[in-house]
Amino acid sequence: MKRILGFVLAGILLLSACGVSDTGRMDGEGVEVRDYWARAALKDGTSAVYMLLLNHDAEDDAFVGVSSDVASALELHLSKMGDDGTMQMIPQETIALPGNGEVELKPGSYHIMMIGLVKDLNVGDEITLTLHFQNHDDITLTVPVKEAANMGGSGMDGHNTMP
Ligand SMILES: [Cu+2]
Repeated sequence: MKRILGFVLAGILLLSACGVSDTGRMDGEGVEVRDYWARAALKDGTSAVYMLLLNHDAEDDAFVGVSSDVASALELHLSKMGDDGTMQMIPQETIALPGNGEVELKPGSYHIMMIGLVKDLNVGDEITLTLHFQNHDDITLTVPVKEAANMGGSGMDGHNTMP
């Protein structure tokens, strides 16, 4: 039920975006991004961005990269528990986004790594990111900064950032 409501809301958002789109897509098609947030962190450190990506098209797609002026480098990572019991982050060329499927970027799993922050990211701040896809147009997001502790995945993808 919650999901159905989400689609209705997404439809309304898409409708309002139609004025600036010349792709002629129907409502409910394309890639949708939900629940995006960035973890609070300090200037010169690293932080992570999390989100839910939904591909409403039948065709497979891939999330291939991110641009932003908030950090000197942005990478796609996968956090995984290593054989030695420590959390490891493995850079990903792309993150698969199957047709009519979704992929969740979340603490302890896929995430966008922001390396070399140009400023402090305080709770309540907003940053601008542009997502790039293999088969869909770029999506630019205004991402709120939140406290990682609220998510139960505290620091998992940035344990090396604090002194
Ligand atoms: Cu990472």
